[in-house]
Amino acid sequence: MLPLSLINVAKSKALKTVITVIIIVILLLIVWKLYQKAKKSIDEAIEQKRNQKALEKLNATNSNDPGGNIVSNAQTFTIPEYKQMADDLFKAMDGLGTDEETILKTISKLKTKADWNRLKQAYGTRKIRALGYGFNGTLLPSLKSELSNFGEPDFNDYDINVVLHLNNILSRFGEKI
Ligand SMILES: [Ca+2]
Repeated sequence: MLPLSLINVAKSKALKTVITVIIIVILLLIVWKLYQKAKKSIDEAIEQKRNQKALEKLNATNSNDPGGNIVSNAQTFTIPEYKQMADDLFKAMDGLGTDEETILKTISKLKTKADWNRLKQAYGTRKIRALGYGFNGTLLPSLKSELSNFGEPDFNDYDINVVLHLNNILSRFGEKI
């Protein structure tokens, strides 16, 4: 049998080992947390730098365009604004007749192809009603349908001008009615 003092020494040695292990584990956790925190701020800084570069590139593209048009593919409106424009266009087409002025005014606001795509997306598919007539479709075919008296016997000069003006704007986005 071991003397009592030896048992105590062994016990205290085991205790010391346990405490040392616990301290090492705690230190490792602290180092890990610090590493994660540092990594996060480095990632954020990289992301910020990347966004800044993208913005600079966009501004450079815009200012390089001799026509003054924004040729980049950035969205220049908010989602609610696209929805408002889609609603305005729908109201301009729904029912008897067509509010050509609102159509031109609304489409003229668009600056980029992304704007046009977002507007089409916001419009989705809607049903335009008129007496004994209904047109269910996406934005471009709906505009075409509303202004379809162009080229027909009952067309008037105003409609021709509207269509020409509209196609002039849409040509910037590679489309026409
Ligand atoms: Ca109509």
